[in-house]
Parts: sequence; structure tokens; C-alpha cells
Amino acid sequence: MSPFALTRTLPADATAAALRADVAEGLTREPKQLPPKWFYDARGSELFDRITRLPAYYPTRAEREILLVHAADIAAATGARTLVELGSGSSDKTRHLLRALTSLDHYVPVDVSESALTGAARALLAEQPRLAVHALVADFQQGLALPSTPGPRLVAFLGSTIGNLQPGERAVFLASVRAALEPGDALLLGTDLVKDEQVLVRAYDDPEGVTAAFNKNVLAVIDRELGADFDPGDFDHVALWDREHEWIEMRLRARTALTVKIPALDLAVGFDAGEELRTEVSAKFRRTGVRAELAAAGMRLAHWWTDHADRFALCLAVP
Ligand code: AVJ
Repeated sequence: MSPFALTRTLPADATAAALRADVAEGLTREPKQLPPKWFYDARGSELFDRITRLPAYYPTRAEREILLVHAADIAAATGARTLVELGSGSSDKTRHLLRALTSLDHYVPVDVSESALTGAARALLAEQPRLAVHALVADFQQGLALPSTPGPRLVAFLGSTIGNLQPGERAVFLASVRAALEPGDALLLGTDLVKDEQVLVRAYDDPEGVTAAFNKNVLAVIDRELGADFDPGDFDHVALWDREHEWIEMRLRARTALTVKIPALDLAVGFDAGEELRTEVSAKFRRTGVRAELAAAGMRLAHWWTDHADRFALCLAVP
């Protein structure tokens, strides 16, 4: 049995307090907005899992293709002994990476969800007995205090989750990754690429309606956690391409004028008919932009791999 350790850098009640603060702030501002991290309760995670298998949602398959085709290149470029995976969730992509990186002996999954971490770690330990797993319950937006496992380290941030951050937040995040890297370490970053608007919008507004259900799930989370009386049926799912910022926005549009009570916050929130609540930004990238953002954070773009249709990129950045 290989060793397993778990470190919590998040107080047990931090998540509940953060949700209250985000809802109080986000629903009382103009325009209304919520951060996308609150989609992912058990049902939201299951819906996201279904999204990754939808014909219209290409990013997961495109990234998996790159991981499979370029596994040996990634391994040769890093020789990592420790893989740190940010926002690891239940991630099955990780398996391809772990199999390819034959030099690895430590795996450090980092996630805000302790249950996702212990579940994934158990499965991995059974499958990869050579690995010591040191799980970290942490919010990667609050800085990176990595456990002292042997180098070189490869920090992986896959799935284009970086696209959920606003440009300013990305700069802060990349700087904190850079600060955690030593010479010989590297960052493996997955980014969805700018492409035809129709393809992009369809990926966030699938004909099966799974993304619509995923989007509305955030209302069910607020109902359950804060005692609110949102009726998801009162809102329409909206996905649009913001050409100027080159990002997809998901919104929830009120079908009629309505008022929602949120007892835990002692708050009543009014929506006009047609008023929209922004629930997610999913930025799309170009190579030049990624290179510039990495450079601004003190990293150099060393490798850039894309899938056969140039829809998605995996890149390797070094300090
Ligand atoms: C997990 C953040 C990468 O932005 O594409 C999928 C989440 N939202 N469909 C993305 C998501 C709507 C996804 N990320």
C-alpha cells in the first residue's frame, strides 16, 4: 500500500462563508453575477461529466487527444518526479498523464473539494502503486503552498479551467504558480482556442440541454445552501460569444419580473423581466496571448501542442 497524506489549507467552514459572500455581493450588484465555482456540487459535477461526453463539447476530447499523442513528448520535456494537479476533481485525464510520466513517484492533487480528492486518490493508489499521493485541500486562487515533494515538479492545470478567470485574476494566478516553481520545474497548461463562433456557442448551448441544466444548477445550490426560493424554471439558459474579450459568457435570463428570497442572507433580490445574471466566463486563447501572459508572469513558453483540428492547446511553460 503506497502512502497517502492529506493537507487542508482551507478551514472547514471557508467554503460556506465564501458562498455567502459571493451571493451577497454578486446578486446586489449591476449587472448581477456569480463565480462559476458554485456549479460543482454533486449534481453539478455529474452534469459537467455529462457535458464532457456531449458531441458539441469538444474541449475534453481535444485535450485528451493531445495528452495521448504527445505523452512521450511531455515526459521527455519534463522528467518530473512530482505531478501537482490543480483543480484535479475526479479527473480521468490525469490517468493518461500519470501513465506517460514514467519518472513520477509523487502525485499532489489540489482541489477545494475534500470528497473529490479522497475519492480520486483511492482509485489512483489502487491503479498506480508506485505513487505516493499527497492531496491538498486548497483554493488555487489563494496562492500555492505546495508540500515538499521531490523535484523536478510538473504543475498541471488542465481543461482550460484558466479560462474561468478574468484577465487580472489570471495574472495573479500565473504569478503564484511562477513563485512556486524552481529551476527544472514546469507548468502544463490546457487552453481552449479561439475558433468559429458557431462551434463555440454550440459547445455551451448543446441541443440536449445538459449545459442549460448545469447552468441552472447554481440556483439549486443557492436554494439548498442558503434557503433561497429560486425556481430554475423561471430562468432561460443563455450562451453568447463576446467578440471583444474573446470569451464565452453563460447567463441566466429571468423570464418574468420576480423576487427571490434568500433567508440565510436576510436578502430579497428583484429581477426585471429579461434581466440576466452572468454565471460564467470561459475565455478562449491564442498562442500569442498565452505566450504574453506567461511572459508577464516570468515564464517562457517552451512547447505548444494542439489537437489535429487546432481547437485546443496544451503548452509547457518554464520559469
Ligand atoms: C471546466 C471551466 C473548463 O469553461 O468549458 C462547461 C466549464 N461550462 N460548459 C468550460 C463549462 C459550461 C468548463 N471548464
